[in-house]
Amino acid sequence: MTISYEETKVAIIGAGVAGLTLATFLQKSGVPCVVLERRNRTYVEVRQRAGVVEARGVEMFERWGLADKLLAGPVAQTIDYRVDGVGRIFDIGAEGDAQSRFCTQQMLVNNLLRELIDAMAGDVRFEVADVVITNEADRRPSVAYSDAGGHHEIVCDFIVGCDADRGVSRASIPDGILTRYVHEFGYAWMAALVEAPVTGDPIMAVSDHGFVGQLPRGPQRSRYYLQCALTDTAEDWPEKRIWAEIRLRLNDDTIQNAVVHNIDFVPLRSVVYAPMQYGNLFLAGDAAHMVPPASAKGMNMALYDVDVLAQALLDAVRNQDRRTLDSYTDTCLPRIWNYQDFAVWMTDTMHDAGNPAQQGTFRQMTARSRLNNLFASPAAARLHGEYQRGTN
Ligand code: RFL
Repeated sequence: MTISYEETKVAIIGAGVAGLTLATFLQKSGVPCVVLERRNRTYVEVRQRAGVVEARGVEMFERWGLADKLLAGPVAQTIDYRVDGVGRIFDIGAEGDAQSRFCTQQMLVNNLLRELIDAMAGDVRFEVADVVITNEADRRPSVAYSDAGGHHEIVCDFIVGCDADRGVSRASIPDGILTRYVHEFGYAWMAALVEAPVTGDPIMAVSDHGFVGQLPRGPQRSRYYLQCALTDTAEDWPEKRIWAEIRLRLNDDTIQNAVVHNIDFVPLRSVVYAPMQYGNLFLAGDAAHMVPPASAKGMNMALYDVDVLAQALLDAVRNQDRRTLDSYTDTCLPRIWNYQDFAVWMTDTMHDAGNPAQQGTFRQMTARSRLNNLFASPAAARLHGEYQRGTN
């Protein structure tokens, strides 16, 4: 078997939002790097993903000189919090000039691919298989993989695992090094992509029948999220039931059925792995932590990790100074736990406030009181706005 050998500074596994953002920052700074992705480019481009870049992320892209190339124009950020069909609009607001910009994860990934590969001639290798990481104290790290052209090995100084929860990077760390902290919420979301746009503000709604959210996915489509049982499957959710439940949970009989393109089921779960590094391997994004989608923070937390990591890698490569790299976990974890706490707050509030079978009527009423506070207390509104903008 012939193996081709080559060298780079940083090998990145995974061309999702974390891997592509990190590679773009490194490439722009002149640090050689290679991204290895198991899917093909078209798959990565069309993969439907949620998320809006929060104000902190906008500030980050501005700092790296990439905001205008990667993000669309600023938009007003609002959430229509509804209780039993009665809505109130929460204005996320803006601090200074940093506003969230309407840029879905899918748009950001497409813009990153264009900027990194087409504009900067970055090295992203698609359709790789059998990625094997070697990360031992007595030799330089390396990543072996195969593709249609044969077997390859890249010797490097650092490896970054951006290959999410089921990737190979975290799995390559020996047993006993990482601690997994997990919280299961005990219910799931049924996510339905439908041919019906959001006509007003994005909606997060509770009623005695449970949670429903409606978030924009382009000019013609939106995605509805409906709380459901962990055991539910597509058979439990025929189109007729989807629309009946949406009308019930939004308390709005005027909503018309529309085409449902696809449905998915997402168990609601929070996970943190620590430390986020081992030797010369560093984990970022969903490979290191996950939050339930009710918080809308997963992509934004991934962006924070790679912001810290890119700077640390620059220090290590340019100045042979490993201090920021060595303290990567310690720098990231306090913020990760802070946003895990926000994700628990959002998830508990939006589900406990709904169906009283969830946690009982007492918890339903206290959760509704928390929601009311967002409109009654300027202090509560300010804190919530900070979390939504990602600035605290
Ligand atoms: P990604 O985006 O999953 O990318 C990982 C990449 O690694 C590749 N890969 C491999 N490549 C080579 N070899 C292997 N062995 C590999 N194994 C995997 C994969 O093909 C892929 O290309 O992870 P990354 O970059 O860490 O980014 C994380 C975000 O994608 C995630 O946190 C967000 O999508 C979470 N999320 C949301 N985040 C927000 O900030 N705001 C939101 O509103 C929001 N809504 C959501 C969400 C996630 C959801 N799901 C999918 C649970 C809504 C939902 C329903």
